[in-house]
Amino acid sequence: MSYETILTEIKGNVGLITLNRPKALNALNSRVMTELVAALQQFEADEAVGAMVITGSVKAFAAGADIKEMRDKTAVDMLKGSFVDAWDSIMQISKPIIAATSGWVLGGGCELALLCDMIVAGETTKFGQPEINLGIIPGAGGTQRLTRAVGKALAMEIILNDRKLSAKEALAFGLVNCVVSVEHYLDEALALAQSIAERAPVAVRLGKEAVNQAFETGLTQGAYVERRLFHLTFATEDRTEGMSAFIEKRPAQWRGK
Ligand code: DAK
Repeated sequence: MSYETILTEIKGNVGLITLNRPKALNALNSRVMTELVAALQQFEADEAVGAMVITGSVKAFAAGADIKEMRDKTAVDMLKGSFVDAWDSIMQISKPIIAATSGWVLGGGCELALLCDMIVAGETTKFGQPEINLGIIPGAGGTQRLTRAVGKALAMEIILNDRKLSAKEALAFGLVNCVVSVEHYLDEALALAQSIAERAPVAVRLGKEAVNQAFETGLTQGAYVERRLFHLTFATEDRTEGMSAFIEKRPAQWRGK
């Protein structure tokens, strides 16, 4: 499939998506969101792909939703828009998604990064939710995911007063997995994705689902879901193979079954 606003490529077992509207600092218009979801779903369906990486340019991962596209929208347009469906579709992807960020990660761009399972940040990354400057608030989960990640006090400052977060600060708050030089952040993200892609695919999928439950439920219910997903791993051939390989002192051969 060919796209206008993104580039896609498979590297090893990793599906790489590069947001490609450099003149607009990768502002997320409807076309970008539609193409991004299509590419993620394509990689989701491809058995050779075990994990995905979303990146942008060195100057900007994404400077937010496209303000020029949004300016003339009504409340009803926003309510009905397929724009919202796109964000929901990203949450349905079962394979791990890593954001490789650099430069501006703002508004919807920050929400997109937060929607990913992990973030590898280039050292110039600046996270922010500057919607307040436009007379709006975050609308794609920013108030919820950011608050869970950095706590109420800092989230309030970021959302109410356009406080930017440096890559180092983001690391200190556990928002990102690591901070890497601008030359190496994409390679680092790809290496992390490849390493995960080489592991037992069903267990990776169930592990992602279980961790995400921590944000959806209380501890007792979350632990219950984890237990059930754990039980499910015992129905896989990979579980038998993994344990046999350990005992026989050889590398496991994962089949995703
Ligand atoms: N939208 C459209 N164009 C943008 C843009 C954006 N968000 N950000 C940058 N651009 C464009 C600029 O207009 C400029 O285009 P030309 O004027 O050259 O045609 C070009 O990119 C370069 O930008 P600058 O000249 O401004 O570059 P600077 O280096 O001087 O400044 C900057 C970089 C990132 C600080 C600045 O561009 C900036 O402040 N950008 C706006 C950031 C922003 O406010 N972002 C939040 C947007 S609101 C929802 C889902 C998502 C959302 C809401 C709802 N639902 C599911 C319901 C999300 C909302 C948002 O993200």
